[in-house]
Amino acid sequence: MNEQYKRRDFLKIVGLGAASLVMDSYGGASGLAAGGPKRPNIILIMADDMGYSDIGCYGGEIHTPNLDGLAAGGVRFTQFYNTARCCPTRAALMTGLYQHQAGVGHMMSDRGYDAYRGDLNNRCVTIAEVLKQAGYSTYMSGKWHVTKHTRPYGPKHNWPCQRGFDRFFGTIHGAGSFYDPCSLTRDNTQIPPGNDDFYYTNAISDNATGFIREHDSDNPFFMYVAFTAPHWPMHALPQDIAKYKGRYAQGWDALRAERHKRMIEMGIVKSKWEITPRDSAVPPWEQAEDKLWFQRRMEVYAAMVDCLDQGVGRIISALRRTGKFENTLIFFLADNCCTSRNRQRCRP
Ligand SMILES: [Ca+2]
Repeated sequence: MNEQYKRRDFLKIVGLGAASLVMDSYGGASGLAAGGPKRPNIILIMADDMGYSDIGCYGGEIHTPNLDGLAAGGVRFTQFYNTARCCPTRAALMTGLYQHQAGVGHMMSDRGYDAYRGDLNNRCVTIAEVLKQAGYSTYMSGKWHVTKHTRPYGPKHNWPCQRGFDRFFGTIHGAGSFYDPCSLTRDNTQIPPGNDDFYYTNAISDNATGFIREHDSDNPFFMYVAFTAPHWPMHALPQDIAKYKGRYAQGWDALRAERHKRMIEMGIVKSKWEITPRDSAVPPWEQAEDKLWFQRRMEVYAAMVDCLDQGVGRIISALRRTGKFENTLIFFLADNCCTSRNRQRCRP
């Protein structure tokens, strides 16, 4: 960190990075010792299956003013590694270990090897367990997905409240409806959505802001906000979809060129780096069939990311209203890029 870089700015970090950076900055025994400098709150926000150039501060056309605002006063990381799937990225993020060391080398099935149990093992600690021992309150809102035990009355030893979190709202399982999510849980009890207006992205945001409002301790808090947007299924709210009507009519070739140009202008990529070739499995836009279908899919995808950003805005507002914003480290990342899966399309 150079001299002109103020600590206050550092605390507004937004970027694509790893939890180990958070721990490196604040996890040392001296940094957490009582009587030292006031320890920051830490909020780790994650998107699910989102390409990094989708958001505005990385060149995307999707309206993400809240993330963009954080990035403007913080740091945008341009080199980042994840494990390209939900579970192993989350296992590594939560434990600071390689995912195989944590027992989640792939997804949630037990493949007969300790590195592939589909369940966090008992030879690792989560960031919540560590920070809790250091006096942090620990909250989680969103998707867990590091245990194969998702049933309401099954083993819960690897649910969030048994792995370091004081309070939890979210899903144990990895994907499902945004209107009636599979394995929706509060603390250790699976619950129904509760009302007809339920939309999971907003529920994650609302519970995160609730945790901030209700945190009345002098101790700092750590909060993990794991959105499921824009993971399939493509579910978004009509008013958010409406913002993007017609935005993708030019197709993917024009959109790629448009984003690449902005990324060069923003310094995300170097001008000498030519745009990568189009995926060989994808035709030129002019030759694409079902253009309206593809446009509609992208409109809904954009709306899902837009709603996530609105939630980030509500989290920021809750921090400001409670006077916590200036002493909060906000960290944003995605667990993997947008998926190529095409699950919802019927095949003849
Ligand atoms: Ca994912």
